[in-house]
Amino acid sequence: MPLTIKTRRSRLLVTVLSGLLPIGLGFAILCLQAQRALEQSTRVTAEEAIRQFDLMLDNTAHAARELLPLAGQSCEAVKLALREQVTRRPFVRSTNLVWEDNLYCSSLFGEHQEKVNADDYNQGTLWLMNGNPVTPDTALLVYRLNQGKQGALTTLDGYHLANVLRLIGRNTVLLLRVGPHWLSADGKVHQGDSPALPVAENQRASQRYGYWVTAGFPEGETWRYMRSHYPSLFSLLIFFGAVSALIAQSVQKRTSSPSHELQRALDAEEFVPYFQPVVHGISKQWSGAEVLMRWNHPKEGLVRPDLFIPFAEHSGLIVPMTRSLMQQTAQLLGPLSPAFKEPFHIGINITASHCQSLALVEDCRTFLGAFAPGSIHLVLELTERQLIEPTAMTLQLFEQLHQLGVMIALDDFGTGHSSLVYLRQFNVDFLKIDQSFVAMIGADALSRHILDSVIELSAKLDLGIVAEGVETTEQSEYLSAHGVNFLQGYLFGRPMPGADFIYALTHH
Ligand code: G
Ligand code: G
Ligand code: MN
Repeated sequence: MPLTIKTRRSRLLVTVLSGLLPIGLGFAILCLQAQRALEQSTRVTAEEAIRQFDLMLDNTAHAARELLPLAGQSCEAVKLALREQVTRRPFVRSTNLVWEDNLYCSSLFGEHQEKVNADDYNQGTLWLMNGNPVTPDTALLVYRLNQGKQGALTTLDGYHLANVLRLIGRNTVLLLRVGPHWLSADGKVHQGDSPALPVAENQRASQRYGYWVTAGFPEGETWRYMRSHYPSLFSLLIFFGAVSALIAQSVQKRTSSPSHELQRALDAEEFVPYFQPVVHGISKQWSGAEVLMRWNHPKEGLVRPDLFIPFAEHSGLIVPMTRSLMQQTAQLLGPLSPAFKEPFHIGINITASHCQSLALVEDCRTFLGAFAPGSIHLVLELTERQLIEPTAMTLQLFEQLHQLGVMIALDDFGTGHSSLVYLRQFNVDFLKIDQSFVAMIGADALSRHILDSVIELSAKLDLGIVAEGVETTEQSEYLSAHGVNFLQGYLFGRPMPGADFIYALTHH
């Protein structure tokens, strides 16, 4: 069926996609937004951690700077100075003096002997160690200041560092790394690779001391963030999706409606005239043609009018469609008309809705203007199955049509129920006997009797008769013998395209 080309499946697909598109797009935007928020959070966290660690290390650096000149003096002489720094400087846990890589004096033990290995210190200044003999398994950050044989070591308790990692990090995973060692928020020192933080990882080094911090989130954090922050936006997205799907549904319904499809076909000039010859009852000469509409559909091929005329009538498009058919017919046959010896009958099928305005008169006037004067008889075929109401308007219309010389044929005669009054009111010129009656020829006597009565009636009313659907010579001979003026049917010619018709007409 040409008028339901779009399948339900493809329509459903478009609807679903239209619904999913805003949801998918919105989801992607929220995803990006969440990622950006998380990146911002890890950046701020890392920056803040660096600020705090730098502040703490400033105290150890100060203490070391003050004590360095004392290195070399006897422990007994500097012991108090070492302890004073521990007391006065926040975060400083112990202070130590070194001479020639030998730790010889400590705020904790006083006189002491311990080898100092410069390689333990990252960039020679910082060493993150997992405890010492005094507090094993407790992180300790050692700051080393060196000058010639003199050296000062000040230490910072890992407790403070882990506290910063915990407090600043909160929702973020935050790590402190010094050389090959790293400290986690639980206060443990590890060696080697730190865990991967695939979401919004931010690594930054201190500008002043030899350490760096890493902030980030484990896998799945983006989704967790979105779920906790955007629940109302999710509902909104689903709402937009539903609205978009509904709009797509209704737009599709409209664009795939029969009238939309017919309008498209009309604009694309897909409605073309076919011509079926009408021959003279006695001479069998081609004396006219009925114009029959065909839809040259790009996918469905040639479509018969019964399949689309009802839609065209319903939508009102039948009027411009018929007008287009008349224009094409005039263009094709108009140039031949000076050669017509007798007025050529051109039958055009008209629906009742076309008779609702006087525009039809103008259409006919334009049509006739394309032909040599007097070279044709324009016959409007009105089907008996769909009678026109006799109103002031329609009576005036037919009056004007007759003045133009346009003739009226009652199509499919015998299948409807027009009264004699009707025939006279509209000044009908021809009756087109429906093919079902013609098919009765050769059948039983009763059927033939009905046909004979129709022919007789039209003769009495002084109407011309056209017999439709003549397929056999028997029918043809019977009808001419009974005085039927014109014959139409496959016996003489099938409906054919304009070019074929013109070729046949000019070579007859
Ligand atoms: O040619 P045939 O199969 O083709 O025509 C089928 C029906 O369509 C017939 O009843 C004929 O009257 C109708 N028809 C054909 N062309 C037109 C037209 O241009 N306008 C109208 N209203 N009916 C047409
Ligand atoms: O309703 P109307 O008379 O306008 O339509 C004519 C219809 O009859 C068209 O569909 C046309 O194709 C068809 N037709 C024309 N000649 C014959 C014929 O000899 N036999 C049959 N069966 N149909 C015909
Ligand atoms: Mn017809």
